[in-house]
Amino acid sequence: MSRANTLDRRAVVRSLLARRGGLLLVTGLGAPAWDATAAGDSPLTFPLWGAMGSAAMIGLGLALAQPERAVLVLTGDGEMLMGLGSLATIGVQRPANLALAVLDNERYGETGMQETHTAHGVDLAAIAAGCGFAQSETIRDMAGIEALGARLDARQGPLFAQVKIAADTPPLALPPRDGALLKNRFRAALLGPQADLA
Ligand SMILES: Cc1ncc(C[n+]2csc(CCOP(=O)(O)OP(=O)(O)O)c2C)c(N)n1
Ligand SMILES: [Mg+2]
Repeated sequence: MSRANTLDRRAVVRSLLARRGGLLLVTGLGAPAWDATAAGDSPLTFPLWGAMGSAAMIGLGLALAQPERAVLVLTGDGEMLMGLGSLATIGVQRPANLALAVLDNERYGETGMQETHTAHGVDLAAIAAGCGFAQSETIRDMAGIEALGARLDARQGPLFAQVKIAADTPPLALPPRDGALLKNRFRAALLGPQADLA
């Protein structure tokens, strides 16, 4: 059975984004997006709102299109489990500028805290390592989070972190929900005012 996980998800995300600079952030649906918003909304954050299972693939496309920029995908264990095959594709493409951080509460939090496979021993970090990620680890304390935050900009990935967090439900902090607005502000912030907003 799983050990007691004590990391606070809001503190984890606040720490990871404290010095985000020009980091491009893709968030999976639900709570990871609320965590990122609670840490401070940014035009360089692209919350998916839905599309469960696709966060890692959106991050991969972004990383390949913008090889000079660090890209972080922040998502949940349930979301990651739904798109597990994407780890194999990332392992083959090996973009050095892509990092994945999975907030693993061992639950489908948003839909009522049903246990996911990680509550029963499925080791996402081992899967990522087996897929060929350059770095893969399980993090259980804030020292590990701070070390991860310091490496986000190093572009020595692809990097995978399975972050074992407590199964808490902090207050909602919703990002904008208009998809066109999210896309246009992301493109303008990334590509400059000359970006074609059509
Ligand atoms: C294709 C699809 N299936 C199911 C859902 C319903 N759903 C929304 S969030 C969620 C759970 C997400 O769990 P996780 O990624 O672990 O995030 P947590 O809330 O636990 O942080 C589910 C099942 C959905 N939105 N889309
Ligand atoms: Mg979860």
